[in-house]
Amino acid sequence: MKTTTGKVITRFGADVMVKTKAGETLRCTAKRKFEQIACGDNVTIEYQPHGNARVIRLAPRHNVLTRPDFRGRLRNIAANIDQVVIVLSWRPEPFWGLVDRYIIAATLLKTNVILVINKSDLAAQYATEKAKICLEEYRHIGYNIIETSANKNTESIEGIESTNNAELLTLQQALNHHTSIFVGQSGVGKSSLAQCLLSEVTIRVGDISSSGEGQHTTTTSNLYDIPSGGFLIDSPGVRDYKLPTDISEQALRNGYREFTDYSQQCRFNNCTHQHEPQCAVRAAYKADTIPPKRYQRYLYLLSALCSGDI
Ligand SMILES: Nc1nc2c(ncn2[C@@H]2O[C@H](COP(=O)(O)OP(=O)(O)OP(=O)(O)O)[C@@H](O)[C@H]2O)c(=O)[nH]1
Ligand SMILES: [Mg+2]
Ligand SMILES: [Zn+2]
Repeated sequence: MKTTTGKVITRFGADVMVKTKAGETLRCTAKRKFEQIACGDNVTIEYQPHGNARVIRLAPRHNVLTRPDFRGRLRNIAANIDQVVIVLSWRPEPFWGLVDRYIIAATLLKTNVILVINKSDLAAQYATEKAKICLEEYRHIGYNIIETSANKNTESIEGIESTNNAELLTLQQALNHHTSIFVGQSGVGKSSLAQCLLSEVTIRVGDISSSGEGQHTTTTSNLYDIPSGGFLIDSPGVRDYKLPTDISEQALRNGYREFTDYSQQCRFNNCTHQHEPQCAVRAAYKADTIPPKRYQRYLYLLSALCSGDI
């Protein structure tokens, strides 16, 4: 039977949508052993004389972003990504613990991280001083932060260029030739931004409630081609993002890049930077040379890890 290769662009229960290397989009059936296939996976499919083609092989992945479901079982969100774009907004207000956990997960996956703060048109009305300070901490430690508004511009990439929307152009350039995933709270505008950047598709966006919460409009991850090269995955928004409970303390610390220069000077090389004597990270915190809010959240996460609810 004829076979071909392709990339999984989305899942519907047991079925997956595959874009073949020839460019056709096919609904394919995946057997139970391929239950964990995710958006972004590369697969081989076999055409059938009747009905849907079948997935017959899953290519090795270089990484996969997971999330525990409500029972604590790990679910794959997307595979083979090289950039995690954490999308935040001024309304709903950012949840910084979630940002830190996504950074820890992305560091484990060895991907680049970008922070997008969307709804800049609402900043004057909703941005609190505390939120601005928290965001500055990430800038201070070297994260690329792009401020956008998806509201002003629902045109295509050509449209963005012609209106000279510098923010969206910056984001577009950062996405080119990468496989990026938009992650973050529901209602921050992930799908709206994806729609601004991708002219040839129509992406559903939802309202936020009167309290500012998102409505979980996007229900499965979807992978889109970027016209100038690369892929963008729009993922369903979350209320919270938990890390796998078996994550190591070291993996947790690796998500705090601002510790690196100091941790080499700690007296103990397995220092947890909590209460050990001669801890250079804690000294840096006391001297205000590492961002205090991030450090406090690190301590909180470390205790959460010890109690198994991270
Ligand atoms: N004012 C303003 N509203 C925006 C902006 N971007 C998105 N919105 C609105 O925010 C709401 C939620 O947008 P979505 O794009 O559906 O958000 P999402 O992050 O994809 O949400 P989920 O799919 O639930 O995760 C919609 O009403 C959008 O019109 C923006 O830059 N400014
Ligand atoms: Mg969405
Ligand atoms: Zn230390």
